[in-house]
Amino acid sequence: MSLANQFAAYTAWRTRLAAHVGELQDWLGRNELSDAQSDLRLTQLLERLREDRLNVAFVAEFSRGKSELINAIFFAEYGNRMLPSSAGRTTMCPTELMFDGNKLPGVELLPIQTRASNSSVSEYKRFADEWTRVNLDTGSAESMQTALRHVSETTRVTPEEAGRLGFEVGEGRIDLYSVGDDGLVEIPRWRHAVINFPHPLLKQGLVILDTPGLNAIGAEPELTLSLLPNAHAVLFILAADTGVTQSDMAIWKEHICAGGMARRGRLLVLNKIDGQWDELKTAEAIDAEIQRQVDSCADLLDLPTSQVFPVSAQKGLVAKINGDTALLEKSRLPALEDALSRELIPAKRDIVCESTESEFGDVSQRIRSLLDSRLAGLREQLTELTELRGKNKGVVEYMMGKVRAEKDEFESGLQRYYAVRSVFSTLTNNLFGHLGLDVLRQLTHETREAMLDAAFSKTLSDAMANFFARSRQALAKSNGEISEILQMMEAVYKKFAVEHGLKLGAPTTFSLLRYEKELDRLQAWCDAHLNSMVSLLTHDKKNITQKFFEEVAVQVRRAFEHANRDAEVWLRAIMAPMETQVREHQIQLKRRLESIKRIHQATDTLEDRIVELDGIEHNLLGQIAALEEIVGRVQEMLLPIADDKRLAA
Ligand SMILES: Nc1nc2c(ncn2[C@@H]2O[C@H](COP(=O)(O)OP(=O)(O)OP(=O)(O)O)[C@@H](O)[C@H]2O)c(=O)[nH]1
Ligand SMILES: [Mg+2]
Repeated sequence: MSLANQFAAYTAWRTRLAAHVGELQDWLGRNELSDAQSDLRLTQLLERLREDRLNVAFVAEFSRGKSELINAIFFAEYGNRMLPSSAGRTTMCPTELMFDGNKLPGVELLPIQTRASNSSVSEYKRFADEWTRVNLDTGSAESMQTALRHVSETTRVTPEEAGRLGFEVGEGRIDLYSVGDDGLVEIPRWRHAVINFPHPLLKQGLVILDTPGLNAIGAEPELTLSLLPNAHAVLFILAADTGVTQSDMAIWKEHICAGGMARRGRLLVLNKIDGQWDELKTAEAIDAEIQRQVDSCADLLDLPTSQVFPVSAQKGLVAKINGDTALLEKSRLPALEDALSRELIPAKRDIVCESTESEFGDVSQRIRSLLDSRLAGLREQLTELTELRGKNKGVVEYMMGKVRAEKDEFESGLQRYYAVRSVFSTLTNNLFGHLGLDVLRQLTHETREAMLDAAFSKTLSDAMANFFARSRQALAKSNGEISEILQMMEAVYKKFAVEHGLKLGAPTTFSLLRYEKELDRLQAWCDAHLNSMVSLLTHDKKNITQKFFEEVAVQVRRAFEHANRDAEVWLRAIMAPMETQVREHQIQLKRRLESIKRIHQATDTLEDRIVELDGIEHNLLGQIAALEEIVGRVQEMLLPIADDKRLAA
């Protein structure tokens, strides 16, 4: 299946999944089973399913053919080369291709001067007025090409200015940024470009990231710290005519391998194999030569040859435009597209399944246990009443006393519930005392002071190390609070289950491990990049401090923000079932007492009441069956692909 077809199948799957999740939400509303929390969680899940994005990044040294490959894979049907691709350095700034229906098609460009400020590109994305906008006329390929050509623009600035913007200006000819005859240095005009383009795949949530070569990747740590590690697929491109150069190796090691090539969705492309096409050679000889190159790349990069894809992006593009199937086959582009969809879509599907499973599972489980406990209460009441058949008034009185005693007992048991709630809120406060953003803010402030005051490079390194140590400590302390909360809730759940027959199961567990891992990753980056700058003294203190806060501290903060959000969701998730069950149990006891009272006072006959309860039981069973059906439909969609196919067969 082609990438476009696979993608369409995936989008259809996601849409159906969202429809089934929506079904639960509607059904809960219609049956008055919805509560604010479940409703909110389902709404958020639906939003996420709708906005679901799939990121593919193209990374390589300059001129390996990244832009040409993007043109060939995604834009051939426009009948021309959409992204500029030419010899020498072409794409000067990281370029994202995506579609946001709330905006008109266009190219948004962030001026390079913004690098001097303290903010990352994602920060700037919140301020539209900082970007220069060029509209895209999607009706004309020519005017689109003109608009897209902006990503190649450069500007000339003084060496001081270039240095201030983070470009390393050298003297020699081989230096990337060197002073020209006019005393100025040529640097990219833009820092980042976002192309909003209504391409069918982009409309479905695909985001393509085209990057410039090594020096530019390194200069935007955001790329290496978040965009590349978070991409669902990364294609690393080599060119057959240049082989594996030192700077290819550097990019590979630093930006691709570091995240773990073993991860899903990492592909190696050997481009420009058309260089080997030679009329004087047999097809076998050419294939053998290409295979030899593939083997040598695989060997150098320590990968199985099956992960290396030899292609000719240029011939693939030409073949697609001219509808030349023989040439397309020869370009070997289809094999790469196959592999890309095989890697990309299942990886993304897994992520969607995981988050749906946990959110949807939690909500539906909660409703299920609510219905179960209603049913249990009802059945208890029914048994009680059935046993009263043919009994005299004295027995009814006795029963009434029994239920009243049970109700009183439960109500005094509620004291414990209120006590638990108060301990819970104290523990919650303790948790946020460690995890909360105030602590991090204070730590950031102190670290900044320490770094700016640092007289020696060692002090500078120490301040950064201390920042991580204390962030980690905050997480460790939070983990301590989390396990205390969990222990308490476990005990309380058990007590309520044993003493009052509440169906609570075991409380959901929670851990901050993934955020600890995130800190490890950020510190490793810091050690590899900033600490080497410190020891080599290549940058001044202020510059390093700025980089640290702009790039690293921002990411740590983001991790803490996420951790806080997760913790809040978890706290609600472990308290909510108790609240619902306690409330429900209280209502049931009241109803039971009420119904015996009425029989005692002869306002209701026993038989009428039993018939009425039978009716309610029937409805409840109907609700449980309906819920099971909706849940079953969602679960079926979350089955691993292979099972899914089996089902369809
Ligand atoms: N022969 C041949 N040339 C190719 C192929 N793919 C790209 N090229 C040429 O290689 C040059 C660089 O291609 P680009 O697409 O601009 O490469 P890039 O990796 O995007 O380079 P930057 O944007 O500068 O980082 C262009 O002249 C392309 O025409 C290919 O498959 N075969
Ligand atoms: Mg390019």
